[in-house]
Amino acid sequence: MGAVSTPTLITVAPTGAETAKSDAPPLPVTLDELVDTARACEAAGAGLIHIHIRDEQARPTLDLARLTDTVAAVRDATDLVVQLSTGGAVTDPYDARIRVLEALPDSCSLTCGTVNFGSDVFLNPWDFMVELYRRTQELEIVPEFELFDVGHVAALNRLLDKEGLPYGGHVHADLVLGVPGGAPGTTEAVVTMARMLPAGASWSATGVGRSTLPVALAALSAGGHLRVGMEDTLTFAPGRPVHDNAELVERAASLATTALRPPMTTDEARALLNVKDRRNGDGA
Ligand code: KMH
Ligand code: ZN
Repeated sequence: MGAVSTPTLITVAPTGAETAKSDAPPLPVTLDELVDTARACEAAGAGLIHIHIRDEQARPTLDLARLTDTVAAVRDATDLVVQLSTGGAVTDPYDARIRVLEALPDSCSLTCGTVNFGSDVFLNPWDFMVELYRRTQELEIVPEFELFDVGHVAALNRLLDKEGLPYGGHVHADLVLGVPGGAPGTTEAVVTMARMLPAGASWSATGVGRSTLPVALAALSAGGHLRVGMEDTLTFAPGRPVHDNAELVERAASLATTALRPPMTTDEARALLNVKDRRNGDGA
């Protein structure tokens, strides 16, 4: 399941597609807010940023020009591994989700199956997964496999069997637990899913809502990495809204340091995931 003495990759997922700015004012929705957040989270110990963007009205968008500008701006301002979401919002069509890759991020999310998402459905049928995966291989983008349920781990193994290794040769997954409709945010779910991953894979875990701390503690003790951020968690403690993303990264860094697995540097994160270095030039 992974060494328990390795440094911890802290991923921050600062925005997501589900929360309205009016419901969570510290949510970063403009490019300036996102860049400020990225800088603060890097300083607090993050190694990777998982990005969803918003339009002028703060609605989720997959506009390619905006995504391209975002990748350039975050790359300019930080050394974080830049990951774009291909999940988008539950309403986004498949072609727009695949087109996200043309913004040439270092990494992208790739969800390994359909899951109920509250009263919505987050659709990821097999043929779409395969098409998206092949495009990551062509464009030399490292996928992070998002696993919301046990069956998604089986689908990931099937994908690797049929389509080969990802760009960079290393498999990295993220267990997204506690979504209403997916696997619960429990130690048991963390351990069950981590055990099913292919040998040599690395993984992070995030627990949505109040499962954030149980999942983080389970992941640290089982050799996993951490994902935190306002995409997944809006309440720091009962009755206390999150002030900003950086405080969630600070808390994750503190837990990781207590576990003698301090935060990974951005260079270590790049080496772990084996991302293509696109920091100089046009990103190609
Ligand atoms: N917003 C969810 C429907 C991802 O980023 O790839 C999908 C999601 C997963 O957030
Ligand atoms: Zn996401």
